[in-house]
Amino acid sequence: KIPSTALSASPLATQVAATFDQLGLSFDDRLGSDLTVFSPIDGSQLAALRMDTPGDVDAMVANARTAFAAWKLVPAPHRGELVRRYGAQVREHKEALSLLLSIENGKILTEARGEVQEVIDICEYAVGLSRQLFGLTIASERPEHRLTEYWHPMGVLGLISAFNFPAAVWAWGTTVALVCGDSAIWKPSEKTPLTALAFAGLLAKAADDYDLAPNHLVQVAIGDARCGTAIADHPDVAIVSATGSVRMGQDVAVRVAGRFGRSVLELGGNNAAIIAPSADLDLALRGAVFAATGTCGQRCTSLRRLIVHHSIRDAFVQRLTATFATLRIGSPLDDATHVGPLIDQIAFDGMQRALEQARREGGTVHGGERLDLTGAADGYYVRPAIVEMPQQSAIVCEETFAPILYVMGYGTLDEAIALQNGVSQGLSSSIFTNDVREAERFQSAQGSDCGIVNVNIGTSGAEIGGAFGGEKVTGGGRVSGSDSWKNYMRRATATVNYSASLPLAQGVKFDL
Ligand code: UN1
Repeated sequence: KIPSTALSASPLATQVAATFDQLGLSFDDRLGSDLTVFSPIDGSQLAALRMDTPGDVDAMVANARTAFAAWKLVPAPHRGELVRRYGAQVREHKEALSLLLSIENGKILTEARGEVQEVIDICEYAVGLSRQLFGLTIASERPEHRLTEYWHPMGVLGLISAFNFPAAVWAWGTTVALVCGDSAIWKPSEKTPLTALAFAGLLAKAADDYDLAPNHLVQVAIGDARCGTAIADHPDVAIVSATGSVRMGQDVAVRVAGRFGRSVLELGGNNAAIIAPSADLDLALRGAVFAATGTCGQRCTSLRRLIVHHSIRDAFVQRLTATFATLRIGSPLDDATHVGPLIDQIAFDGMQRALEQARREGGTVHGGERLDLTGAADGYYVRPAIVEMPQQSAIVCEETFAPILYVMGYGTLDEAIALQNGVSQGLSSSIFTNDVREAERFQSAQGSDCGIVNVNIGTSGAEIGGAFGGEKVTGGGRVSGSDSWKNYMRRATATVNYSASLPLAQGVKFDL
């Protein structure tokens, strides 16, 4: 058998082909010349693919509508059975999937394994949920009447995801939507289509083997922004879930709102940690370093701003810079590596531009330079940067998707909270303190205005059990656990009169 990527000679391309073989999948039917896929590890070519067009998306939506009509009639626990089988497949192939993810996205293997684990975990969560799609029974104001809320399948889910979590974010939405009775179309990032084809391919195979699953239950659109627009505009896509930049989210939100569709948005973050004088500084240091440099600063939840009490600021920054200097930067496939490459040159250029602007705004930059690694001339490896800022200037208020940590000082907790909340994004936040009053205030209505509020933990690495998302320009959507499943269903409020008379609500009299 000729491996799918025979045309590309790089060792990583060969590994990708071997991984697809191991998964029993192939992307031969996707080969083409529209989209070249590179590994950020060394810039080598992994594959060249054909892209779907907006017309292809229309055809997918039509298929997804048909699939939905059948799937919504399958009892929810039986829908859960499909997700259970899929989760078992992902668990069985965890190592191969992690390797593929690491090769295509560049995150270090332990984080790639963590992401695949998130997929496994959300599958198990969704299976349990398939028996817990509860509605309420509400006390009626009328005698012998009953008010009940039903949750019904909603329709077609269109899911647009980013390169940085190329599997987990899709799985959060899709597995939960599937148990809710929806069908799904996925437009992954053009930077990580192979990971998408692998994860969706295993799901498609599980669906093929499951007699209750209709054809086209889950489809993948490999394409550029035009495919995303086609999904956002299509009147038959009931729910559009989008993760990515604020600019993309704004476009999607307006399009979806214009046709009264439902959107679920998880957009930019500009996450801060407050380091209080009472904090366990060893813990704070470890928490800050992982949150700021994990996934090479390319998580939505990455720590971008550190707000440190004046009394400990200099000492803490010294420890931080010393620790940053010891980070091992290199191939994500090497177990000793802490920080892998940036996704591409565009990300690198954006990082350098941000550092220049920070300097102009009075910042002192430590690190941030490109590292030349043997055998990886076309990989963009950088030393994560710490930037001491005199105040929260314009560049600090922006999300730069790279490992840059801005450090600022504060005097009172009110000041720190004002800085933390003083940006347009509202995804994740944290405080390191051993003062229970500070910790409680930070979580209260006077505290952080973010969707994620952590105490003595960094800003990243949320568990799947909670609702994930944030406020303000982060978009307001919530995905993953808690009651996020309600996004994928529609609510029907039913009133039943089991009396022999017809009392009207609000005591209205209408005698005939
Ligand atoms: C994202 O970066 O879009 O909380 C998702 C975290 C991960 C998910 C991040 N569980 O960092």
